[in-house]
Amino acid sequence: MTSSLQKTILSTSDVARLFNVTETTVKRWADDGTLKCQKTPGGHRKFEIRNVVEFAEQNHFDPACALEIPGDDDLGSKTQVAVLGRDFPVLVTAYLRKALALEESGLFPFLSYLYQHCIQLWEIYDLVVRPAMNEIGDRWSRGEIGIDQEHRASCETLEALAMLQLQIRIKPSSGHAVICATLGDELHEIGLRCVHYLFESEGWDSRYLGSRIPAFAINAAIVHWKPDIVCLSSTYRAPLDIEAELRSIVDAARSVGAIVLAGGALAGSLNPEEGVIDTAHNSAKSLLCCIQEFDRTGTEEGGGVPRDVKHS
Ligand code: B12
Repeated sequence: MTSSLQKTILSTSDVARLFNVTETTVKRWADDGTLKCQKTPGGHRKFEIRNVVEFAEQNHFDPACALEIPGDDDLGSKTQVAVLGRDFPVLVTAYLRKALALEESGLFPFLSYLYQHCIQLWEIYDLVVRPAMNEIGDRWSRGEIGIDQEHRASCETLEALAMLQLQIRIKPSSGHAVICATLGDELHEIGLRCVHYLFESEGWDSRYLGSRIPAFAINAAIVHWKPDIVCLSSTYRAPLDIEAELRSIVDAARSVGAIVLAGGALAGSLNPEEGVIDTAHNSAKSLLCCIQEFDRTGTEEGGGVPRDVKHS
């Protein structure tokens, strides 16, 4: 049996339950085109999660009821209540338990379940994955979990985020491009993946270069792709260690008129007013505001500097 935690397609009764309406109402939405659906060869309506989320956003509907999680697992019923009440600390605990589980982790179905219930991508990143991974880091530094568990949780997280990305709604192309990379020998890439996926969801052409890529290769990509924004993430290195590298990337970005946006620990230690980077953000939420502002006006959030002036 497929549980709600494993569903990628919802049935008429799931959607009815989610919004607390009758199945007849859902069929009407589907038949008049308000809610996109596919029909099976047997004539049953099936709803992709991204279409249900888009429908909810456009009509300002919040889920009224959580889909069932079969089994009498205590975590399951707590998750159901938490997902409706947007009780993020409980969702973080559930994520942690799954990330550190000995058996198959089930992180993707969990994230998908949150998304089905209209928890936004930035909330999943900032309010669930990030605090759960911070807690894993703290447990590792206190010697409470092993390196193997930390590594496995990281791998499972990367995989779950990638699978979730296949399910989410991607906005129509914005016509803008971004390059995402980490600096130095930085291995921490989960934050950068979130950044890359968020850009994609907003309709950007995002080139993900990943971690431990030398500066000259980042610069070559910048010159080749001519992005609007270059996103750099650094989690554990002191910016001083990477200053020369950072400056060369900034120069390459300037040469094609791109804005340089830094995040992760870099955001706390580099001051955009010093002029090396253009802007710094340390959360998916503030990045989202920045992307939307850029799409609206062609400038980064708060900067208010027109691109053609800035890069002339
Ligand atoms: C997972 C992890 C690893 C994994 C990384 C796997 C991978 N593929 O990414 C592995 C096991 C490889 C690892 C290695 C190491 N790690 Co480590 N790691 C972590 C851990 C537990 C989680 C980081 C994470 O993924 N968080 C989840 C993401 C979603 O959160 P985030 O990175 O903060 O990103 C969010 C925002 O910051 C923002 N953001 C991030 N980047 C950007 C960029 C832009 C442009 C924007 C707009 C926003 C943005 O958006 C994200 C969404 O919310 C942290 C714990 C912690 N407190 O951070 C330790 C931690 C960062 N690691 C630490 C250490 C010490 C190390 C090692 C040096 C250990 C060692 N002795 O080998 C090595 C370094 C290796 C290297 N060369 O980089 C320390 C760093 C201490 C410090 N300040 O220097 C921490 C804090 C653990 C601890 N409590 O001590 N680590």
